[in-house]
Amino acid sequence: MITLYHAHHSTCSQKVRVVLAEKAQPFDTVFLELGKKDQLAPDYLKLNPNGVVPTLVDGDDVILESSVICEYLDERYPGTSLTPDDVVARAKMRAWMHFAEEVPVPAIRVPSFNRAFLYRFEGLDQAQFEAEQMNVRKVRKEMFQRMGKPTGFARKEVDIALGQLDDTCGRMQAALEHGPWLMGEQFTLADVLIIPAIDRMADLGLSHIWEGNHPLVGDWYERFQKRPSFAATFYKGSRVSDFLELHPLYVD
Ligand SMILES: N[C@@H](CCC(=O)N[C@@H](CS)C(=O)NCC(=O)O)C(=O)O
Repeated sequence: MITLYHAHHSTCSQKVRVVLAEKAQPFDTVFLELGKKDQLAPDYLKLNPNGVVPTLVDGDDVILESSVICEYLDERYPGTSLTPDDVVARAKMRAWMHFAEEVPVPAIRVPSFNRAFLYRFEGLDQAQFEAEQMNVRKVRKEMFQRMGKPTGFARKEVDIALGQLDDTCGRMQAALEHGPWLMGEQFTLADVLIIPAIDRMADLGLSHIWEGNHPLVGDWYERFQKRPSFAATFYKGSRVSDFLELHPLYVD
């Protein structure tokens, strides 16, 4: 049996939930509370030394990294394939997957923290922020260093992130001219890896980024919302605005 260690609102977990739903693959679930630092608990670090979610345990095997988990599930389990048969198309899909990891996934963390997650640092002074939040991270230390302080990312960082999200939507718009999906006719892991960032943009009130110049992204998002895997992934309580008060984007 598969066990997924994940968090309701974690964008990286959401990718994996989409794949499991697309494959109609049952799984056991262990939820972690990231605000309480469950992901840094010693027992969890034995499973995932990166101190992040998701982690997939399949029998005796532990699989890390959300995009790797998505490919693993698609290869390992039956059901609709989310990977093109053609080797060139497969390479192009993987380029989308890398792009998602390089650009929109890190970019969306910046407005997510400023608008929603700063409550985690409430009452912390600079020294506590560094000792209890920044320095305890495993793979996320660099992001906390860029934030630098418990009051959130500076305007310059927010603007860089918004520019990256706009670029992402531009790239998607160009691909979707040959849609309906990013790779054309077939719904693939390229779509799966991008959806959490797009849904989070909507959640944080950033959909204007595609509404003006990249309308095909809005059409793609609507199309995605009609898939049963969307409802299985983005259920009530999995969006930050479901359980957190949203704050202004800019903190300075
Ligand atoms: N590259 C990793 C990144 C995972 C990741 O950053 N997960 C976030 C949630 S989306 C997390 O666990 N954050 C907890 C923390 O930063 O301490 C993956 O794709 O699995």
